[in-house]
Amino acid sequence: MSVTIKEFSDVEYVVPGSAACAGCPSTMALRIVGKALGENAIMLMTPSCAVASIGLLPKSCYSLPVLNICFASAGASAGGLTLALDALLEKGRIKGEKPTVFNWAGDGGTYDIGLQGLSAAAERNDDFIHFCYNNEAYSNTGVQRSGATPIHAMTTTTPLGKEVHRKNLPLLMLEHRIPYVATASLAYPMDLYRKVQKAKGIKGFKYIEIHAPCYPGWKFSASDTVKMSRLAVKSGTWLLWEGSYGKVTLNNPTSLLAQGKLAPIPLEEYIGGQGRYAHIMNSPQREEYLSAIREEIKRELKFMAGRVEL
Ligand SMILES: Cc1ncc(C[n+]2csc(CCOP(=O)(O)OP(=O)(O)O)c2C)c(N)n1
Ligand code: SF4
Ligand SMILES: [Mg+2]
Repeated sequence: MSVTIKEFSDVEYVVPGSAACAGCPSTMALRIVGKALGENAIMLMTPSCAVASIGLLPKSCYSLPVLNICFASAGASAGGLTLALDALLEKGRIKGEKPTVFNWAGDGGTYDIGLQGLSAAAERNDDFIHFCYNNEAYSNTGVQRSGATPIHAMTTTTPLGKEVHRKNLPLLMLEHRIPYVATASLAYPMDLYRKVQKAKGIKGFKYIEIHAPCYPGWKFSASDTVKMSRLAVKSGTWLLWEGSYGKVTLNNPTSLLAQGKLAPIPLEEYIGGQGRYAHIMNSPQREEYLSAIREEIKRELKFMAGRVEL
């Protein structure tokens, strides 16, 4: 069933006072996620911009119960919390519906530092949702490269551009044969909302990754966060799909791109608007760089379309 934006709840779980940059993609995404999950939820956060934005105790910009946990422990902490809630419910020490336990973590906390514990929790099929807001760098500490940083992107630890490809972590999570995996984008809020509600209704381990263009890190205009999210999807750089127990479905517009029914927008429109690629856009080898990235986009789309057929 499709959801319209008018059906989103009026209740806000990110309230005024957030110290995030104006137009922060993590904050925008968390507002939608909160509306989809509702108030019966507990959020765990690994060190990130989302944590740094909370404010000073006793104030908080999040109106849900929040646990700040250490970087490597998202899988173990959320797994422990969900089991504790099961035990309390079984003993009758708490009543009613079990709260949705979810992690809110960045790509650094997900792709790199927290991956071992996350993989273990997925393999155990622990009952929680792991959200990764992927801004393709360690933004909070000065934009260092992560395993999610795309090739050629400039960060403070890759001043000449990253030399290797990013991981396909959503696909790695899918291969844990968990009940639900999805990718999402801020430019498609109804799709994100639907995926979060779907995950909420499923028992077991759920993984949702939200593409989160970060304007200070990627060097584009603050008002273009959603535009950049849309260009990422329309250029085929960020693919929208969902999967369950290894079976994948592509969502639109990614599905149309994969079937050749929709042409991708020129890559320059996406990459050219980001200062982190200025060195390749201004390079004498610009066309070689761009055609290599286009080939990689085609390869990834073909690969995911083939994965759908399996
Ligand atoms: C074990 C450990 N190492 C390093 C840090 C410092 N640190 C805090 S936030 C952060 C960056 C996190 O990156 P990411 O998870 O992508 O979130 P983002 O900052 O992009 O929101 C780092 C390295 C820490 N808090 N703990
Ligand atoms: S640096 Fe990026 S992710 Fe961090 S608060 Fe600012 S916009 Fe958000
Ligand atoms: Mg990050």
